[in-house]
Amino acid sequence: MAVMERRILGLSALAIAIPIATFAVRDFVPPLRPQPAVSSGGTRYSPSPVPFRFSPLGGPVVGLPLITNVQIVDFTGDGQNDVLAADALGNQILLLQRQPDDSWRESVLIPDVMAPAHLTVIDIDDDGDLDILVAILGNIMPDDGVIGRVELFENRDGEFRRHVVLDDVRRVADVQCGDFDGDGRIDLAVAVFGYARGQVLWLHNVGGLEFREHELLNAPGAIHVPVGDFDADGDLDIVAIVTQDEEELWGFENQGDGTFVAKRLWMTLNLDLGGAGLVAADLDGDGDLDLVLPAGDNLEDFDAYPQPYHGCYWFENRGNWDFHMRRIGDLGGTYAAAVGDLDGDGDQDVALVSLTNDWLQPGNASIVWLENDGMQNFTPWQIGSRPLHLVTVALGDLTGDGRLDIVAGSLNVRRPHRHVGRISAWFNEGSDSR
Ligand SMILES: [Ca+2]
Ligand SMILES: [Ca+2]
Ligand SMILES: [Ca+2]
Ligand SMILES: [Ca+2]
Repeated sequence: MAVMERRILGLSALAIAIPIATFAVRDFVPPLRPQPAVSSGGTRYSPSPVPFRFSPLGGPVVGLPLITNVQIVDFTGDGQNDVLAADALGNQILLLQRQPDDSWRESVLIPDVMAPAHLTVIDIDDDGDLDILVAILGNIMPDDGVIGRVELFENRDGEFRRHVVLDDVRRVADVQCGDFDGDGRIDLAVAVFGYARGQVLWLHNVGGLEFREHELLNAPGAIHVPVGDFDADGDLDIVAIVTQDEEELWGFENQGDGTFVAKRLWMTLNLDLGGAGLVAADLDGDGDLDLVLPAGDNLEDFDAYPQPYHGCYWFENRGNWDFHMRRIGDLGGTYAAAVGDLDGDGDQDVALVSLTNDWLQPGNASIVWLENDGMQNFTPWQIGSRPLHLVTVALGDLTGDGRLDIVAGSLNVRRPHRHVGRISAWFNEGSDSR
């Protein structure tokens, strides 16, 4: 998930008052196609040819839920996928398990985490059970205080023991894992989003669940830090989307021993782009890791409207840290993306969710998918128009039928407060089964 707001700059305020003039000067990212014929600029599409059945998951909607992250993983190890969610209203981590009658039972896995932003599930101590790393903002609202943390919850027979892995930092938006220096211990990559100040860090695991901190970049606004071998040389690298003062994509090339060379891979002069996350996936199936960027975070605007440059950007890995950008999807207020083969035809498709797609216009899409024709030409299809305010999405098979289902979470931080959601699922009822 991304962090809620950028700095409220003079230019952003101007953009609210005179969006057309501002756009003409500042937009350097060409739109994919002319905007749909909705005066507000909201986006909607034809119904998905793959049928999806909507269902809320877990507990009821009470108040205005703030779900910041959802993941689909077999956490309990019974061969059936569960859902994990970060709840910044209850300040807790939730586990949702499918029951024999197909209902979903929700329980609090971990209480007392202050504004969790992101979860990472991994067996970090290699003892055969899954542990949880939590990126902790401390406050989802603008705050430059040293209130961020990374906490590790070590699984001890189903009880979780808390270890503070990193504190004395500003708001933390993401933590990811990899053995960067090849010593057999799992290290961490950390996005310290901050506010006016922030960082990208890596934390060296020195044993005994102790970590030593190294800075990779000093800039505010890092949202996600995916880990992968992006240059295919056998070691794990780190990439980061940085979207506060700038809108930039960074790579940190591992030299093989845990020393990194920083590279700015891409930037745009459109400082309102609103990069909202970053997903590493081999979208074109050619064996290397590409990057997918959902863009449309405009929470800094008091009255947020969809913009023609919102949507989904694909960075095709062409080797040697050359990433070729192409806009592949148009969705106002796009906040998160997930990659998977939703129609079971063997190629990778993309699911997108929206935080602000002009909700005053009923029927605007809150969730869509981009169908890949196998040649990376993408056709958008609408899955649903409610609930509104979706900021996180995950794909996985929830029912064991081999089809990819979808889970998303709602962050109800602004009006309109109707069609209020919490944790939602769309069950894939397509006829194609792999
Ligand atoms: Ca473990
Ligand atoms: Ca590498
Ligand atoms: Ca690729
Ligand atoms: Ca497909």
